[in-house]
Amino acid sequence: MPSTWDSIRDQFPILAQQVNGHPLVYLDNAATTQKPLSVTRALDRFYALDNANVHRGLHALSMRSTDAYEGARSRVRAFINAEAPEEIIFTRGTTESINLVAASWGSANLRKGDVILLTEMEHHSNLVPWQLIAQRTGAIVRYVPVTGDEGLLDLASLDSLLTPQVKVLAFTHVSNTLGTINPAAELCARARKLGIVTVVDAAQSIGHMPVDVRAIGCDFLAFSGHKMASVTGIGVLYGRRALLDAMPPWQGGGGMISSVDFEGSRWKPSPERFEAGTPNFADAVALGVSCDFLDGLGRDKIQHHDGALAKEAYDRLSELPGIRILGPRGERGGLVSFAFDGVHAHDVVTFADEDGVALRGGHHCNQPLMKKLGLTSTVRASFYVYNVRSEIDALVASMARTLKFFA
Ligand code: C6P
Repeated sequence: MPSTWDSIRDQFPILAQQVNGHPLVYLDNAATTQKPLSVTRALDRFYALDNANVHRGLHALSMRSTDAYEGARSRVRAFINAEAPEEIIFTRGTTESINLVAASWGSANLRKGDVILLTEMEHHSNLVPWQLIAQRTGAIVRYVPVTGDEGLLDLASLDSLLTPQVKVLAFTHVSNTLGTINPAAELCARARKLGIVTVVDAAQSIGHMPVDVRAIGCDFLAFSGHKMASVTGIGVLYGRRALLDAMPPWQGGGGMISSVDFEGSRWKPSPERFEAGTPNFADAVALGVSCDFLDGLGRDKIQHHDGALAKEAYDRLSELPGIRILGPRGERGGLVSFAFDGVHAHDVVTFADEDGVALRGGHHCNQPLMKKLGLTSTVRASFYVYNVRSEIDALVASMARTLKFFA
């Protein structure tokens, strides 16, 4: 499997196309990344040779398929340095992972008056599930403030927010709108001292930098395969084993029970307890191959590559008239989001598409943050391993053309 930086673009045939008469410049990686041939071929191979339902059959294909699925679980364990494969639950993605924690852990542990502490930069997926469980339990949701356009968490306010009522602190590792990299280990350490459970939304960090759950010290961590060079429909919830073992099932069905009577049922331990029904085993296998791909490149190197492109884009874009760029100027994740005075983000993105440049425009599922910053939408350029500096030239040229048109 080629996984070198030299031939990186060859591993993503989708990039070698023209869009509207221009070479495609794909800068919408925070929404979803492209998939390398090693991953799509592994999926193809699995369906061509090994496909059978897992954990249910005693025939050769089912055993092979089960081995591949459980092998993927072990691969993901190693990828995030969890202690045991039982701490890896396969889900549909970050959204489902956080809903699982909020509903299962939340229903067993939250009571009226307890506080769920989030931050103002949370994606709706790490906000709405907590609002839902708050409504059901009588818990209260509070937010760590964001400092403003520079997009940092106001850590000075944490001391007063970390009251004895706080039961859970859930925050994003990297903001999908600001690009901020939050100090995850520091936040988890402060919470842990007070016995507060921590949930890290790693959707925007998992494919872009080293993510080590033991170094971070979190209780739960959620991510999606499709944002880390893998396929859609598969994701992970990592949970500390002691917490998972004490949590009730979230969904009921086949595969998650140890026995069932007409009167009631008993559950298996994690991970089966949280994987009711036929799991998405084929995509889990593909996820394991993506872990190989990213480790082959080196996650430190990926962080450096994506961060350097984002920083250069920030510097170049900041020379454009009437631009407002969100997020920290210094170290950031691999994305930049910005707004132009008097030009709607959707117009900017439509113009960019004419130039073959794929961007995202909108609220990025961060409506409360947008409202706080007095915006309805931003344009976002987000980078990944196959992006190159000349694509920043194309981005800046396209933005300049748009501004000229609207001037
Ligand atoms: N953000 C973006 O364009 P799912 O959809 O479950 O794979 O991931 C949800 C999610 C959760 N947290 C963060 C920080 C995210 O960025 C996302 C997905 C995409 O920014 C789609 S809105």
